Amino acid sequence: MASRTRPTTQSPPLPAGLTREQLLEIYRYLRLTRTLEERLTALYRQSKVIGGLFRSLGQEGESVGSAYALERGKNRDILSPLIRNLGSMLVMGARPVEILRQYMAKADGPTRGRELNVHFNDLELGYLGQISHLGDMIPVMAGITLTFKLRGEPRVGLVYIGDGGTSTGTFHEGLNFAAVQRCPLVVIAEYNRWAYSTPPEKQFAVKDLVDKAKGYGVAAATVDGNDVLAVYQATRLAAERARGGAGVQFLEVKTYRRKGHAEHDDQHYVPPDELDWWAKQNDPLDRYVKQLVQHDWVDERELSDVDEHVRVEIDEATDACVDEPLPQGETALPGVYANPRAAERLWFRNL
Ligand SMILES: Cc1ncc(C[n+]2csc(CCOP(=O)(O)OP(=O)(O)O)c2C)c(N)n1
Repeated sequence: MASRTRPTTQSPPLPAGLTREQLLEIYRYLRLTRTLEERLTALYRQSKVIGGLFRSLGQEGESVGSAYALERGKNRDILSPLIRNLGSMLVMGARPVEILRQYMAKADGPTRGRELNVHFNDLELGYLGQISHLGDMIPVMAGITLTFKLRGEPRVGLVYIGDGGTSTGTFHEGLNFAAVQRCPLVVIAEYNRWAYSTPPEKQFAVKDLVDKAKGYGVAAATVDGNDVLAVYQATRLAAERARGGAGVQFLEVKTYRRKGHAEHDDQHYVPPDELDWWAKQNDPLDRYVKQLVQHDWVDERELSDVDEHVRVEIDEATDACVDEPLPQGETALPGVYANPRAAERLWFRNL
């Protein structure tokens, strides 16, 4: 009997247990994050953004890859982002128009102009608004994940912390408490080499952030933060372990902050060749595109389709809200204080 010939066009094996659609979806979130931040930069330069603009340029891979590893949806996992984790919020379901409204402090924004940038939550979608004080979200997430454990719910929490943030007392207290209580918590520690203008060698005496976690008896691993699939896989494993009762999982992501602390910061303290190297040799989007195309997981045309869809989505979201009003002064107190007196009209308005 003639042996059957194998089909000549075989699909290449896909990585990390992901489907082609999921690989493309991850690309879409990466592109969405970058394009949305580029639009925010343009709006900032037109003085339409109120307050600071915090970019995650070069760090999109770790935010998107880690959040994508969570169980998403109502009453599922909870994520606690920082200013540089816009990508993780988009993965959880935040909409670009909400981010734009919030950054421009619009009356119809998520916090109705009372808070700025990414400081807002959506508990149904599963993300928190951060407390500004560095480190404080670690004990908050220890508490939230302790309730998951006490109620026997199969949920995990994920909290981000910057390299500078690991120098705070609350980071250490919170991590110790979560470790002792064996909370189902994944900690993503971002070694992005700058905290404002402070480099790691002036921030801590250990070499790597995982060394800090070991002191608390917490399982710790390091991953290349600019390899989105590696971050996805490492976080997935960490989340499975935490969900299975293995306690706190600490993941150090090695990455690089390619913009200043915020848009006003000219980065005069950063060696220019360092910035150049990370932009040219280690950009998370470029690296992911290369992987996708070289392995034949997707076509280049599919990627340019995503780029175009994202461009249109961000244009439409901007058009929908850029001319919306700011909140009226009289609305400042309700929703912040219980039964507030109406704010008095400022005397000079009557002149
Ligand atoms: C307790 C506390 N101290 C100082 C600040 C001011 N501050 C805001 S962000 C920041 C630097 C944060 O660096 P890092 O944690 O490494 O995060 P990155 O900005 O690199 O993402 C500082 C000092 C703060 N928010 N909270």
